[in-house]
Amino acid sequence: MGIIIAMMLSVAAIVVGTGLLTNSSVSSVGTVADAWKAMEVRHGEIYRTSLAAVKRDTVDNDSLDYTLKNSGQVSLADFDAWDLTVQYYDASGNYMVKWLPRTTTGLANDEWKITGIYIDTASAISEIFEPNVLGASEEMVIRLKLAPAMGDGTNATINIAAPNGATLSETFQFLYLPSDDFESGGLTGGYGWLADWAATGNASVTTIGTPHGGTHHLRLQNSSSYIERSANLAGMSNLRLQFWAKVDSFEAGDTAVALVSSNHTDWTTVKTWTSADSDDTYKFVDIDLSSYTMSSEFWIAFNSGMDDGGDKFYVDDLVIVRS
Ligand SMILES: [Ca+2]
Ligand SMILES: [Ca+2]
Ligand SMILES: [Ca+2]
Repeated sequence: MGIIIAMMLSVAAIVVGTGLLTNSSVSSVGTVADAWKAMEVRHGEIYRTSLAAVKRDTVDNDSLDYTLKNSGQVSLADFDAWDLTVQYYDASGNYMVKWLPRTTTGLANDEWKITGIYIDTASAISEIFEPNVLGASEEMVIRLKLAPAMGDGTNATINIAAPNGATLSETFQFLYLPSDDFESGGLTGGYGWLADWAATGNASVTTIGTPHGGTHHLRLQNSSSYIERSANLAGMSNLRLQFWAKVDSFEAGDTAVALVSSNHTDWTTVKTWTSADSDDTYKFVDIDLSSYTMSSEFWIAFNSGMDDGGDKFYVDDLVIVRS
């Protein structure tokens, strides 16, 4: 409505201006006519141009990938002239309003950049026609980074305006992707979880046994030591569970497993460690979660099947990331 009112006022101004210029030079009249024509073109573009929100993906605790679509009929470019503002709350509940400049190089705090233009982001088909132009029905992924970071579970509003008048405004909930480096020293650390780790048996965070990172890691010993944690991953896609794991003093028959579940009822074993892995050396584990239902309460767990306290299974630097 604001745009329409502004346009009507502009029309009124030009009509008045045209009247005043009746006796002026032909070139002045021509200039007004050109301005009028330019405005008509712009007017048409506003109505044939629109932006639509597609999805948003947390990259890490301070960065977000925002996917939008050119749902109009006019190609969009001139990205330096786009306006992007964000309203959000930080982890302390402070309300922030920021206009972010665009960068084409590295992404610093309080900046945004274009990470790709696609015919279809879901199938990762890159644009073919007019490179670096957001053509009709093409999708664009922009990454923005904020300092201070958005608070987990808070509502944020993103406003995007292209120079020809196309705008997009969306309010969404910002959710961290889960991570834990166990440096809290207990079962309550990390980001992006619905609750703390829940452990039974001999599962604990310890400094013993040389962690992969920092000074603490998770250790399971004996049989039936079990630890689980859940996160809200609803609507997210192409996620991977990544962590470092180490096996020490497993003999034949000793096992440890990693499990995932979309509902806390049906569990899938996604990785098993045996005595063949028992070299007391941290190894990177990368599990593709794309075949599992990303639910509002997605679970991961570790379970031990060793037979004494000298058999140790360690986990450190655990994250869920986007592919
Ligand atoms: Ca650690
Ligand atoms: Ca042993
Ligand atoms: Ca054993």
